[in-house]
Amino acid sequence: MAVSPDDIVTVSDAAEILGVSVSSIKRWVDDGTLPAVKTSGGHRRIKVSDLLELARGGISGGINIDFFRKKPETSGTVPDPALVYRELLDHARNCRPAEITQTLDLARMAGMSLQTAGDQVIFPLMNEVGRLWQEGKLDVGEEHLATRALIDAVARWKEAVGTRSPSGGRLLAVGACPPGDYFMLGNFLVEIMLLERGWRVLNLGPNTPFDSLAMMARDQRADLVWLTCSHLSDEDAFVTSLETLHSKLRSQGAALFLGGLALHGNVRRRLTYDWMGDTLAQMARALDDRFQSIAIPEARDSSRA
Ligand code: B12
Repeated sequence: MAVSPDDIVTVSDAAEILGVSVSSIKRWVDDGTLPAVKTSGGHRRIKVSDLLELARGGISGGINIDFFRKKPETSGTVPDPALVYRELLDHARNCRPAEITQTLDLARMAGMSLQTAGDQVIFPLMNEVGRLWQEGKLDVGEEHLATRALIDAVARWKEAVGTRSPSGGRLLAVGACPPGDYFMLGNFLVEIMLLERGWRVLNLGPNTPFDSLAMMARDQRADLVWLTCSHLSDEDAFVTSLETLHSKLRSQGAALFLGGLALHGNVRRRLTYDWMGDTLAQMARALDDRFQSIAIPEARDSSRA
């Protein structure tokens, strides 16, 4: 896959791209001429778009096009999800929300797919954060900061996908969390996974009445409705209203996909739906099976849950 302006590179690759010395790059970073981020190990990382910008400004001698020809991938290999998880957990435990966002930004720019980040990094991380909170090892304020920092990073992920997904995709998905459910992350991740796969998405988000969801799906002619369920405030009411929602959607020709932490145990057997799963990777496969999904994510990462 070609190097894109959103990719990040090391100092030595940056030097090669601009045809200058490594020390010039370091100097430009240090005096603010060239924007860069630092990894937790203190290494400078530079966005390709910033290098292109600098070259356009005439500071360097231009762009070394051979770099892009001979290196189909940027220098960084796709980061290991387990390492990213450990780094994020360390930031969460030590109350460093800005670093949480930055670490996830770096993982995205280095080619990690949204599915991997969601299923193999963010989900286990928040699971562990919840466990530490339950054991009194993390304050609820720290849990909230970690959640907010992840939401910021996921919002940036959405921005990045927006610039590369085909506009006006054919299929439309409408998503939400059930009434009384105020969780944000899982629902947001599904939205971006769908955008990455070329879907158009209307995400109504937390605490959405099923009547509004059905109406939106009908008026917008949705192909798919998904629900992320993390908290069921009234299990019986949920089961009954889900049945009504499913029958409305069926008559409108939209499929109902379910997922989320709350759909475990006995409640699972009482639900009506077209498909249910636990992970983004499973959902991606179900989308492929049912809709022959179109666009393939740009990320270089191919690990699957
Ligand atoms: C952060 C958090 C909160 C935050 C939420 C902040 C926010 N705005 O999002 C706050 C503090 C508000 C909160 C509140 C509560 N929480 Co809470 N919370 C958590 C915590 C720590 C992390 C949740 C999270 O964000 N996970 C990360 C996301 C990415 O995971 P996810 O949503 O499950 O999504 C993944 C998959 O499910 C899948 N997926 C998501 N959607 C879909 C859709 C489809 C179709 C498919 C196939 C897959 C899929 O993809 C994602 C990536 O793998 C969990 C602990 C844990 N074990 O997870 C408890 C947890 C979810 N909370 C719990 C509880 C009990 C509560 C409260 C009821 C507590 C209370 N007594 O008030 C309230 C309920 C609030 C409400 N009415 O909504 C319980 C839920 C138990 C259950 N449902 O069975 C948990 C599990 C903690 C526990 N062990 O008891 N919580």
